[in-house]
Amino acid sequence: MSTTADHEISTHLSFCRFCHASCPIEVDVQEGRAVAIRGVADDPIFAGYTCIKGRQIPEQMTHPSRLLSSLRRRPDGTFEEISSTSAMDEIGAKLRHILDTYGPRAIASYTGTGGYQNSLAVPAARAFHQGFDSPSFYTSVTIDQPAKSTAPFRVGIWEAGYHNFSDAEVLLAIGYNPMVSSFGPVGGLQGTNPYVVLREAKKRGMKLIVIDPRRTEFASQADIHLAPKPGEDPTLMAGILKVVIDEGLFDHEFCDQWVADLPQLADAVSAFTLEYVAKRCDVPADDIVAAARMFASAKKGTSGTGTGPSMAPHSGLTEHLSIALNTICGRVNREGDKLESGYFLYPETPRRAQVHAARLAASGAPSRMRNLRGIRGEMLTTTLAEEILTPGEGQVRALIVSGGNPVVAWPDQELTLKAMKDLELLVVIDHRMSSTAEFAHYVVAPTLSLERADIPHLMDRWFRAPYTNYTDAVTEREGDVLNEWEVFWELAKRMGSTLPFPGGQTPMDVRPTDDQMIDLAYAGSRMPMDEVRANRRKVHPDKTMTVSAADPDCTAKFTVAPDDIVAEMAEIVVEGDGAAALGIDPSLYPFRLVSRRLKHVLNSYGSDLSALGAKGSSNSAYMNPDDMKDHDLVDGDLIEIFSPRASVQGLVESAPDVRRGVISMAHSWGGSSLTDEKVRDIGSPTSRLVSVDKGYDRINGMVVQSAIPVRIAVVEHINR
Ligand SMILES: Nc1nc2c(c(=O)[nH]1)N[C@H]1C(S)=C(S)[C@@H](COP(=O)(O)OP(=O)(O)OC[C@H]3O[C@@H](n4cnc5c(=O)[nH]c(N)nc54)[C@H](O)[C@@H]3O)O[C@H]1N2
Ligand SMILES: Nc1nc2c(c(=O)[nH]1)N[C@H]1C(S)=C(S)[C@@H](COP(=O)(O)OP(=O)(O)OC[C@H]3O[C@@H](n4cnc5c(=O)[nH]c(N)nc54)[C@H](O)[C@@H]3O)O[C@H]1N2
Ligand code: SF4
Ligand SMILES: [Mo]
Repeated sequence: MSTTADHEISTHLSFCRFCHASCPIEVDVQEGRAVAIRGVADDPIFAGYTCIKGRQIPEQMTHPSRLLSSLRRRPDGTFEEISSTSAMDEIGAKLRHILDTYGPRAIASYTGTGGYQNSLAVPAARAFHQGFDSPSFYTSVTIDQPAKSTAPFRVGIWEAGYHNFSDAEVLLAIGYNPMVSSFGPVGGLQGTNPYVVLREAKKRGMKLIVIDPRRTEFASQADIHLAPKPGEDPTLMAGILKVVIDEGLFDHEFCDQWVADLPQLADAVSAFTLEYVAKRCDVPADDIVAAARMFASAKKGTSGTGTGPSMAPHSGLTEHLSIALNTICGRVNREGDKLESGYFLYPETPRRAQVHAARLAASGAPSRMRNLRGIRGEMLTTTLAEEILTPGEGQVRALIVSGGNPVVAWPDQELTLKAMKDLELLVVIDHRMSSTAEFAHYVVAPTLSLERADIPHLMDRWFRAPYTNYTDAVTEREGDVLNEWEVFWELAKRMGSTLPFPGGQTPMDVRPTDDQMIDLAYAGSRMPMDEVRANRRKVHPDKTMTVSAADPDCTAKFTVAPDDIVAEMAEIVVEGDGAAALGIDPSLYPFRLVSRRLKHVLNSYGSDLSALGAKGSSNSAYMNPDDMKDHDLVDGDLIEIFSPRASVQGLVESAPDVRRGVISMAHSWGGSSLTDEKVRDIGSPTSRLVSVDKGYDRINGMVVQSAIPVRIAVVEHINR
């Protein structure tokens, strides 16, 4: 914290937590407040990179719409300010009552992206539930890319991981766009200075193949861009695998040693002839062959997915086939290879050049819906609205939303609204009145990033170097606000419960500091937290992990064609079209609505801020100009977009980068009205079009939030 005279500006090192990318920043602080933010030019991996969102943090911290005090709903539906102490007293007493009346499962929490960017919010929520033995811990992971948490366990985990990005000769990117999202799967291009890093990778000869129905900022840099019909990724991947297998381009020696069932995979993809795949995906056959050869003839580099295919029909299958392609091409780190990321913040695990024996996929607590189970210690957000609305043993009665916005983000908006209204207690921790906060009994005002100590807990396994960073709080707290973990600590204390962490029980007598909590939550990490704190923005070449030899007794192998995967591949052939996975006749719903991200917002958040709002306060429905011509549409026209479940209105905007038959639209816009009368000002939420009980993944419950079959009708032509 500043030691200079109050009016003077002092500069502090921190990192941005607007999104997960954790770009290092210099913060100018005056009178305890941030006044300017810059990238850090000499950072070894970011080299000064920031984006427009991060640079708005000073305005975010002091914006008039920021809640500086918690709020309590009055009986008439309006809100009044309440001190954080009274809010915790009242909420704690209500939770204790709900716990005593209905049992631990009745108290749920949901951490969204606003909590995910806080290195203590997720661990604290998890510990809170463990403290009274409640399974009802939910996060946005299970409406994002949950197949990444389940598919690898079924193929088999290679302890040393798949190839690094740094020396990849080829990258196959299925439905992600790091230029805008700063996101890439492990081994893919990350948001750490993505433009420069991609340019350098291409200079050293890396080939890029992008599969995306839109010619995105990333796709336009690709050597091969395949723009399939959305939702046909499993077919396309099966087609690519067939070319690789038929032409013998896989790693024979590796498969002989490590893959149990290559012949079964060859058999399962045999139906996916080039002609069939090209026609069904509407991609030139030559391009499919060229992509397969380009990928498989390289020595290093991986295939990986983003949110596009992870939200489309058969998302688990697409993830599986992407991993299977990496596996049969032997794209794993071998004995003596170096791991690119440092994996410093979590306990060290063995990194041998072998398959790990354990096979856990969905082994969590049983859900009451659709025979599903929790995955990796959390329950499925795709079921939470029904867990709230369905009476009986285990019904959820209280929900704490930690930095999330269910009303516009969860699948099926109408169902979600019903659930929010049905709760006996809804607590929303958010610094603004979000569409979800409108329904809360209490809105708890949180600290914002610069007021907290943090470590880059999400990027740790994505940094393309063994890099560490840490930030302390660099500004003073505005108002009567609590860090997320403090909310859970205060509530646990009042409920007579505990917060167990890897480092032991949290002291419940005196409230600890952020740093003490980081020590507890990240105890046993590969790099001790004191060392992390002493090493900001540092690459540690001396701590690079080197892959060790396989255990000579290791008998575990990859299974690239388990029975249910083979059965699902046969099913997609029978279906003939992605829409049929949802039980929909594709001829009645000829368009596919795909999700995308926008540079100037993070999901539902950002357009309050002046520079971000100036970039647009609504989510256009981007369409190919030829489709618009066919429907007599021009920019600014209003259409109604119908799925079998519901409809949303969309403001049409022409986009030649979107393939025909596709509407590309960002999610989590609009408000809580189901009729979109303010669509021109605030947009509309595509999540309203989503069904939770059609076409869901049988293991992780993921629903279809992209490649949604839709039809359109004109609502209003603007004056022309
Ligand atoms: N149809 C469709 N649906 C989707 C998606 C899609 O592509 N298509 N994407 C899915 C994905 S990937 C995700 S991750 C989810 C997003 O789902 P959510 O995470 O539930 O939604 P967000 O809009 O990111 O909500 C973040 C909230 O955190 C608040 N916030 C920001 N900073 C802070 C902070 O420091 N502290 C606290 N307490 N709050 C803060 C913001 O004001 C905002 O209200 O939506 C999913 N839903
Ligand atoms: N600026 C910004 N950054 C963000 C976010 C944001 O809202 N704004 N959100 C953050 C969040 S929560 C997440 S999870 C990450 C996500 O990061 P990404 O996965 O990179 O998200 P997108 O940029 O939406 O890229 C998804 C791509 O998939 C394509 N796509 C859609 N449907 C299909 C399909 O069926 N098949 C194929 N092959 N492609 C398809 C879309 O056209 C789009 O280009 O981004 C994070 N970063
Ligand atoms: S990319 Fe993400 S972390 Fe980096 S400046 Fe932008 S919002 Fe912040
Ligand atoms: Mo996400």
